[in-house]
Amino acid sequence: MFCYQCEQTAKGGCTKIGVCGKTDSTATLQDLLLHLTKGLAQVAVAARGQGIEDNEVNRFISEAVFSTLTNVNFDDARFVTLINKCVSLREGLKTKVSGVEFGGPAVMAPALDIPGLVAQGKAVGVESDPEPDPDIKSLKHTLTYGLKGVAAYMDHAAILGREDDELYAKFQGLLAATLATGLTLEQAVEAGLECGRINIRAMELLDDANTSAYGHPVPTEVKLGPTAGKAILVSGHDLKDLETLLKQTEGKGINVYTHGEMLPCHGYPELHKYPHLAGHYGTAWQNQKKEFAEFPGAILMTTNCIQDPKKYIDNIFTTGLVGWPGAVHVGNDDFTPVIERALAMPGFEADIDKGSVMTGFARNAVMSVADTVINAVKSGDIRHFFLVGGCDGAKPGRNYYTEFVEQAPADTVILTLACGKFRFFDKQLGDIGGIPRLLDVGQCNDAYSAVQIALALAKAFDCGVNDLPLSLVLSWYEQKAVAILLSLLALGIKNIKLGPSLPSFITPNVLNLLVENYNIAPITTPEADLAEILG
Ligand code: FS2
Ligand code: SF4
Repeated sequence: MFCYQCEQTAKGGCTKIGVCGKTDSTATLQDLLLHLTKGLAQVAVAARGQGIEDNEVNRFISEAVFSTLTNVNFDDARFVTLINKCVSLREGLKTKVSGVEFGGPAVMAPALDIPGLVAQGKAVGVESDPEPDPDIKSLKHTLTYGLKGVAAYMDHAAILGREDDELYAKFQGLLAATLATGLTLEQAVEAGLECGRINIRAMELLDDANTSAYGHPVPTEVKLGPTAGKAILVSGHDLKDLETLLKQTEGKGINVYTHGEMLPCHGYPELHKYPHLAGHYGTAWQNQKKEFAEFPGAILMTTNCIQDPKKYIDNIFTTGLVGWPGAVHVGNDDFTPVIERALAMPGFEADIDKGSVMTGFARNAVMSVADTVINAVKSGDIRHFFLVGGCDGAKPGRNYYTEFVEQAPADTVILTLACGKFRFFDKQLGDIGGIPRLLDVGQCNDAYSAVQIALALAKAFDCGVNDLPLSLVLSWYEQKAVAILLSLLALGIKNIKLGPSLPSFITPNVLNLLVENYNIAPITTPEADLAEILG
């Protein structure tokens, strides 16, 4: 195996087993699925050229690509099913296309067993890319990883009924383009920026899907301590799964808790209305082995990030695209096994007061107090905004973000999103004239909301986003962060500070290009970065 798609990759790439726990066979089956899905995208592009749009193919391509995102699916058997479905959809679609000669992954026949599929996967992995120029290869891999992020957003939006054929067309065109060789540097850069642009559309669709189904988030206090009684913990990112579970647990005497990236769900009126949505438990994904082992109820993983659950394998359930071998997968929206497990477990013995946090400061909530914010900036009460957001992770160096927030002066406001917030989410930072200094915009999936807030501020101040008293201090881990970074670049946003380490798939020349055109810089120390930004 060779995988270097995430921030915690081993030095030079994961080659024997992933730091994430991904085995050689899973990584290789993922490579094969991705390769075959690129072939399916080629056929879908050709079909579209002849006026044929196949929604089952469109949905499948998003699901297959999302399945290969870090910490989503570790189950070889599920990848075999996906590989066979990919080929079956491809062959079905081909029968409707006339006069096109396909090759490569568009004609490849899958082997009949896992060893055979793994052998095929070895021949089409990351290192097999025939691209001779390391910088073009770097940009192509950046594009591939960015597309994994876009696929995640498209899939979440589609689950709530929001799809866009034009977006599918652009996505599949870019996915097929990752097979091309001979791209110029300019073409490879442009493909990356186009990925950023289509990601904005995907995030917009998802924002519309979430807010149409559950209302615009409103500032909401969320209890951190448990309530006595039976319990289910929901992790991942999927709002619909949470709603379905809340409906199915109504009147059953079970309290439902959010974990990790599900925290912002409390801000949505149509989810908050359930009285048994009892609070939030735990912190970011990398702490789950300890937190889940101590949870006295059932656990439902709706999306990334899942870690090896063997210590509590009987208590954890996966749904949607998530998989772990040996964990029960609920694939039909009937969470009865989860509910039965929760009822059989002891639950929490007593109420425990652990305080509370605020969430729900998404674009509508922030814009509803735009006048107050603008006046506070004009009067000098607010000197600067920081967006300190992105993924959390296990590698050392991420304390930077905690210290950055702690050291940010009292006349600055911190906007945050994604699971990186758990480094500081419960800090009492006070307020500036009634505006809380710490504003949780939402999940990584809500980056669109943060972008809209920045664009609205720029409009209000009649300047560009780069001229605002706003600095982006981002942490990355997986491929949704790659997609978001490409979106920010496509919007022309400069001076981003990125950490805790830079992507392994970025070559020195590509990094230089980013520095020259966008002034991206790696994080240094909170003291130095704050002094530079505010100086
Ligand atoms: Fe966090 Fe993990 Fe949200 Fe990423 S829960 S790092 O894949 O999606 O941010
Ligand atoms: Fe390694 Fe990350 Fe790939 Fe897992 S996803 S194998 S940790 S690079």
